[in-house]
Amino acid sequence: MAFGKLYGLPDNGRTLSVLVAAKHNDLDLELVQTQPNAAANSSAEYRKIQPLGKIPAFEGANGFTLSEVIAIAIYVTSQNEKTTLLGKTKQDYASIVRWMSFVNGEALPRLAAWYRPLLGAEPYNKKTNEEAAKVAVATLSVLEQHLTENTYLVGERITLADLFAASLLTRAFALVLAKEYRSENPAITRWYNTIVNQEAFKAVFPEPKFAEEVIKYVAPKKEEKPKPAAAAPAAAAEEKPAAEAPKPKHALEALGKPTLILDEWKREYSNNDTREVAMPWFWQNYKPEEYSLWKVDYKYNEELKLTFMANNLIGGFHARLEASRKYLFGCQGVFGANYACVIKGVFLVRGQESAPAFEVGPDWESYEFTKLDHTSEADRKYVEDIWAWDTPVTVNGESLPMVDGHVFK
Ligand SMILES: N[C@@H](CCC(=O)N[C@@H](CS)C(=O)NCC(=O)O)C(=O)O
Repeated sequence: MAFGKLYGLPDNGRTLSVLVAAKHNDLDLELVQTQPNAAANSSAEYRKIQPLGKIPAFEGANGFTLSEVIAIAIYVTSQNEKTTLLGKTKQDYASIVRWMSFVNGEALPRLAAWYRPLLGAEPYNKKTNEEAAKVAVATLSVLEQHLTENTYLVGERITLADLFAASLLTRAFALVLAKEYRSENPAITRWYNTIVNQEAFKAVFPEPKFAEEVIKYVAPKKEEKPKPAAAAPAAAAEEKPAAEAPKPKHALEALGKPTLILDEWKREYSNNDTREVAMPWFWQNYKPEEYSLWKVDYKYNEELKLTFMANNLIGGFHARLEASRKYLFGCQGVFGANYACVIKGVFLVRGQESAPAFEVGPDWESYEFTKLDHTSEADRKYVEDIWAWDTPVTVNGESLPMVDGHVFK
């Protein structure tokens, strides 16, 4: 039986630090995949363990719970009475906590202030970001200096401080501590390489990434403004019938009122268990002559990096579909892991074509639309799996778990 549950994500540095410490001491932890999104982790049960809804959080098999990564990492490590990771002396132990605190409270927030805006996770301003980069590098210089004079952070052998600090720096090395930084900072680079190559580290995080260049900020595509209509030649203007019928506001308005009211389905979906109640209701009430079902998959999955960025992309796509809210319902999810994820989804669409509903979103052409057949058992299962958010997708023979997603309703 596992020693306890760890709530977090395997490629989240703070979560990783606990997994590596547990692995080093042969302690079995069950990872419960939990997004680093305080707003989403709002259940009373989770808040009892992590009052701010953040990750990681720990729940022991014996009922003991703990938040705050430093405390969790020390608690997990100290389960092995003979562990060497906590040092030999009281001074060693205090120094280990010192470096853990430094990386968690000083270095990581400054690094995140550098790379999160570049990822689009926070507002980007070129000047502010250049300043953030300088501050982050200056903070890391404390480590560079220390590691120029010492092989490890504390004492002559690897301790929890090393495993912990390297874990928290994985994202920075993958995104911003690029080749140039690494050649100018040989001590921290040498140390990081040593730590990520430790057996316990490799077992949990086999492929640490090293950025060639600092990732570049890519401004989100702006919605194209409608071009001002060219002044119609007088003759053409005169040819226009005097009282032209007003154009329907949305192309799909012309289809009239359906008997299956989309809002009714949206309420069923929102208020009931998807598999037990909502889906049976849906198939009973589905009107194939009024609606169609579509697979909506992102075309450029190989360009996706972090899963939360992919999820932001879905959020943006859905926001831009606002004008078609009356005609659409669907779920899209991110499946896989950082640097290996795909966006897939299923939509219910008014009418038999996908374009009239989706072309209101300027980025709709980044998605591939494939009509599903509601009479096919496989297609019905696919709709249910995607809308129930509980089943991995298979891509090139590989099963990719769902990480996050958005419901458009
Ligand atoms: N003080 C906490 C900080 C934990 C933390 O900030 N976790 C991040 C992920 S690394 C998170 O969950 N962020 C979500 C949010 O702030 O909404 C600790 O040291 O464990």
